[in-house]
Amino acid sequence: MLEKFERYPLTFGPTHIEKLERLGAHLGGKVDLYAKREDCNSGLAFGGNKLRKLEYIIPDAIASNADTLVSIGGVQSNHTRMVAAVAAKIGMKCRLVQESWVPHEDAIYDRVGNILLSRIMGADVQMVDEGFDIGIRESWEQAIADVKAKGGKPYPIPAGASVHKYGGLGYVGFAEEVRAQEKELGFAFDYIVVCTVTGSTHAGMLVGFAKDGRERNVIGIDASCTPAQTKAQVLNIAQNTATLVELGKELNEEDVVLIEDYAYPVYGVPSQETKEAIRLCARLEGMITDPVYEGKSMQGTIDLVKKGYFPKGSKVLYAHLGGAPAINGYAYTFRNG
Ligand code: 5PA
Repeated sequence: MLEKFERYPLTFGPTHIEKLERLGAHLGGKVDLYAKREDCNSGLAFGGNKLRKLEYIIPDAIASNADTLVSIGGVQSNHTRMVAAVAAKIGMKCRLVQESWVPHEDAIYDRVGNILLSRIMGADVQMVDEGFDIGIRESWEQAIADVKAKGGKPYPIPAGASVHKYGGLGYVGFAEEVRAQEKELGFAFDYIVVCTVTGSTHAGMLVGFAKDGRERNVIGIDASCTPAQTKAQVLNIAQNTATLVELGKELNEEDVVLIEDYAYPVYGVPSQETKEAIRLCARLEGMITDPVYEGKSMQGTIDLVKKGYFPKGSKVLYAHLGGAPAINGYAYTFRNG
């Protein structure tokens, strides 16, 4: 579906699919649980889902003759860390706006994890005291204007690389990759679970899996805590991406399955149940999920299995999208494990 688009390789290649044998057994063996390890997809600053998206955006950045990638996220944004890594790798400058999206309790929150890595990689990091919003932000527009005013040539990459014309393509590629891996495995997945915030990961998967009629088998777990906005953004990106790749099929609101039950109390703050899910997965599988994103989708996966949401015998693929570096910002939460 992506043959006509230019791709700048930033990842190692197809990501590993592993069976979560012990977690599945712990949950009663009702379904077969697997994880696709997008968190181990690259040698660039610990990798993660943004690299798949950026592979289809970077050719446009290079063609535009830009010299500075400009992006935005929360203080512990994984996305901005990935943009900083890519800028270093391709020899561009990087300007990052880090907004106060999370009410946090750790004194070291703005010194460790993702933001620490972005600073080490040479990004120009600007802290802005604005709350969570996945939309287009004034602070980001100002940063773009500021780069220009200082004689630079900015290339704007929105939050999560989502509302970018090519933002959905990377995860169309994910679906195609899964299809190829299913041939080797000898079975197809019944459900794909994905953590959803700015929306292009979920949207790309929708388009990619729509090709074989599985769009409603992509189960988004909201971690934004602003699900109406997130759902609308997923649909919008999916429709634009479907047109781009000439899917030949309409996607509508009913195709966006977004479960809202696990994002509480608010974006970036783990509930007691999210923390339990992080510990359970870590203790049974040695697989690290973070308190902002993957811990919430892991909590959702565990709860949905327990509740019997997936019919008995289903093969469920949990997309592990990365994000572990942020856990350093939650040292107080996990001070006793
Ligand atoms: C992020 C996003 P989408 O934003 O494409 O919906 O992806 C959600 C998601 N898992 C899931 C991890 C580890 C993520 O980092 N992160 C954002 C960031 O700034 O890091 C875009 C919000």
